Amino acid sequence: MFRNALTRLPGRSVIDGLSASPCAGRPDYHKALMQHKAYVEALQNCGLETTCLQALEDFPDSCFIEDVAVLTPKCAIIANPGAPTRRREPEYALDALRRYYESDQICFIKSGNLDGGDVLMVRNHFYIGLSGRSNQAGCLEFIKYLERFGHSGEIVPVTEGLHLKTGVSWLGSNRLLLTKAMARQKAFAAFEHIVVAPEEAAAANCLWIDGKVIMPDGYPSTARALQNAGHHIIKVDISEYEKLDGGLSCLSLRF
Ligand code: CIR
Repeated sequence: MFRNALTRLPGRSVIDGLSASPCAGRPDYHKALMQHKAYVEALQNCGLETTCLQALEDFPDSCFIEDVAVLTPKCAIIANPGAPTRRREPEYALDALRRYYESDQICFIKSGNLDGGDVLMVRNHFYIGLSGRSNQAGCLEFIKYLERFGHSGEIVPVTEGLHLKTGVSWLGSNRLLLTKAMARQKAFAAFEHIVVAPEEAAAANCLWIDGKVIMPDGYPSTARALQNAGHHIIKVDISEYEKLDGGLSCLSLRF
């Protein structure tokens, strides 16, 4: 399904990234770099061709490159991040994206805000989180672009966590890994659910890549549940990114 992944190295400024829970402490830059390397290797072990963009010191959160765009086989929709300090990040990914997409396949969210972390792709259909970062105008403009390219989308309210995908991941076929709050959403009612334990809520953000599941290290009951459901799991330690509310998916764009 995916062939490529785009990542961005964290800069030294990563220690100043946004965090809703500052008591988690600041990330350690060197540890963050090592964890990033292991993360890229995990993507490669899933068969993806990876391109790692250089660090952007002026943008402490720019390693969370998922938020700057949504990539589909047909188009690249460039996001308009909701956090003021992140608003210019998308322009720095454009050159890399132009290597894969023609100009008429690239659209820009302009009338509102949208973060890529609020978009869950399930084949040709997209669930879009209405969150503290993505507003109604951004979501509606996003759906307009999706429909232009033969995709469809629907809005899902995000009642807890930073983004929609903070609380839900697609595991292929008809299966989702999600938090209790997400499991209550009508939009997800027709799926088979694997619900993470409340103390392992951060494990709801995983990456399903052609049959393998990359998951964050340190969540044993979720790991067991995934294995019992027949998934091959690859664990990656992302502790330094978790301090900034980042999950596994945030660190790459897959396409
Ligand atoms: C932020 O608050 O924007 C970053 N510290 C974390 C972004 C995480 N991105 C994601 O979930 N897609």
